[in-house]
Amino acid sequence: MRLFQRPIPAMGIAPAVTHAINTGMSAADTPPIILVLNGPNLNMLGTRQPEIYGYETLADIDAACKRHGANAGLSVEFRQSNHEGELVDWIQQARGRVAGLVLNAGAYTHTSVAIHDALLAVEVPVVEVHLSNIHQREPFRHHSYVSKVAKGMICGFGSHGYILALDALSRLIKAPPALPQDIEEA
Ligand code: DHK
Repeated sequence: MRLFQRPIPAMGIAPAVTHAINTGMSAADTPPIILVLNGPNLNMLGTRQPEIYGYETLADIDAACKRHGANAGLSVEFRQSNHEGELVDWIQQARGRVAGLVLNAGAYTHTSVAIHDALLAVEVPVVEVHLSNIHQREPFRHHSYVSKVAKGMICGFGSHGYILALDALSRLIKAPPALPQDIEEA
């Protein structure tokens, strides 16, 4: 049963609690959903410049994320698109539905104001991931529109970055950092 007609905003409330209220289920019996989104060309992992992106396929990373998520009590949804608008649609649909977002926006990381704006609009904690260390690569990869709105960014650890991102979100969801006004002066 739904407690509210409209999704409540996530600000100041643990995402797992918001998710539980919005879905009408108790936080105890629904694993929080983590949406893992992948942008353009990541469907070619395994064959695309393996010296940079590794030999694992996106299906391998999907399976590893779902396995790791299940062990951590998270339900992982894993998607990829080569289309900016489709990624924006998926980000918008995450509002009030998912507890966290792992995003490797591929080349859109460096170009997409639309993805930046969608991330701002949904108020879902985001961890940005890149397989490669973008700061050791061409200058055009050094700027990220995602970093500006992400909780944090992981790059340079290959596919393990996705696992690190799930762990970071899991910790955030289960024990959100105290708000500054909750911390008493000593
Ligand atoms: C993936 C891409 O497709 C590039 O466009 C980014 C990122 C880096 C990665 O390392 O995962 O520049």
